Amino acid sequence: MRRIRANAIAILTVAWILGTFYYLWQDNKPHSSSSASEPRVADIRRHAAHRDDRTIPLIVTLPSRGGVIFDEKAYLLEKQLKAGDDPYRDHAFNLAESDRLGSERAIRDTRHYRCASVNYDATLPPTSIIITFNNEARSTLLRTIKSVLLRSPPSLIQEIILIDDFSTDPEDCQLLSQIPKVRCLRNGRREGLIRSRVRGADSASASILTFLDSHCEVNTDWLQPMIQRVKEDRTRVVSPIIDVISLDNFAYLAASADLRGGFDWSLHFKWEQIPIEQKMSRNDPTLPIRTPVIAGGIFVMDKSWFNHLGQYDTHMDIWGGENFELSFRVWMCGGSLEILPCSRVGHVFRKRHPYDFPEGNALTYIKNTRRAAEVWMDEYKQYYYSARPSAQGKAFGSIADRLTLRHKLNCKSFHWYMENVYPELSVLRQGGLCLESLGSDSLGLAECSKGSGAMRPQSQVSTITHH
Ligand code: LR7
Ligand code: MN
Repeated sequence: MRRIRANAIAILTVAWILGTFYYLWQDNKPHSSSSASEPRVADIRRHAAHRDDRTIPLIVTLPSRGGVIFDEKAYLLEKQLKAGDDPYRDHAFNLAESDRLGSERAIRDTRHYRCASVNYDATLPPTSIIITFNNEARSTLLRTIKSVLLRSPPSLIQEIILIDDFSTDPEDCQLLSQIPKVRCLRNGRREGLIRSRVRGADSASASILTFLDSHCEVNTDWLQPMIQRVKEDRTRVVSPIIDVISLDNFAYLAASADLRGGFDWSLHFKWEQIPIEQKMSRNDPTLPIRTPVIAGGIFVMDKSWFNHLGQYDTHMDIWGGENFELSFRVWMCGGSLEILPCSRVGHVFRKRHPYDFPEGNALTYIKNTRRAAEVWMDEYKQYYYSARPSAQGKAFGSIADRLTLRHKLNCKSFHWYMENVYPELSVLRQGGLCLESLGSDSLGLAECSKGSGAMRPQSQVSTITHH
């Protein structure tokens, strides 16, 4: 009996050792399915997939491109913070902490556990990643790129297009083009993020566009859910849940999974709770969340649909407002916007802009949001002007082209958008009456329609927000 047990233990031990060797051998074998042009990136990915992302940092050097090896240590070291410098000065986040993390790190998989068993098509179309930046810190920019290369199936990444929006040092961008799949376009003058993204989109070779800010870290399987939704219906414009990367210590924090994008009449973006009825009927946490607007920086959109809908309003400058313009246009002209809870991307949220606005921050925001309001908001634009009186009389350029576009696309009215997409956005109320749209082009006091706002003092223009 004792001998049988000893034999069994010996056999099990040998089997375990052989099994371990076989596993290691399998792991090192070249992957037959990866194409000749990208075996090394594929290998990085395959190795990354075997690690437990939650505990072990992913330290992988990027493969060379055409014999040139990207020297990431040198790239990062050259721009590191000097002793005594204020770590927040140049980027409005703690640069010392970002530099300390280096080019890659493990982050927690923040998705709902049920996301791991959602299935996607075996073949999905590849995407061009578009990242515009102005004087981004090298460590955050490189981490953005490497997280994309390490946490996406290589076959889905056609290319990463960087648009250097006239940063002080052209090498910030140029050196990164030594990384496989990375291309760098440099603007000859400061254009702002809107025109920069259009430039990136125009040069993209994939049929699907993916926009990212320059200080993101994408999370496990972030891309498949978004490409799947867009592949099924090109009129969907989809975004991930945007997790928070702390601007102080760079901790990666999970964002709430039941928020959507909203705004108030001053065209100020805010996250808000999805309406209670929708929340109660959500029995599958992996399903998309309809959203009235997107935050703007991180989304996936079919390229032909992006072009068909008129890309962006390229008369908007630097930063701001383009997310409303795009969101109204998508909804009103036949598309939809959604947040996909099984896709997570971290973003460093900041409290101020680290770059300058040649025309001033306030005037630029007014110009951009005024253009969005004048083109898309019909009679409701008066709420925008009441909420932002300083916008009146400020220059916003010609909107003739955008009005022509709206006409040509045969888009629906803002009243339709209010009723069908964002009924929770309240309008002014007086007693039992609401100031509401009375048909085509007029506003007046009428019995409040379903979904119009809670009682508010008449002078106060406000929205219902739940934080
Ligand atoms: O002149 C500029 N040129 C640029 O290339 C100014 C900015 N940029 C780049 C910049 O380097 C960054 O990569 O544009 C990107 C966005 O600028 P940020 O990061 O300074 O601003 P933000 O994070 O507040 O931007 C949010 O709102 C913007 C409104 O115009 C854009 O839509 C951003 O893409 C958007 N970011 C996100 O949605 C990420 C989630 C944040 C939220 C909410
Ligand atoms: Mn940002």
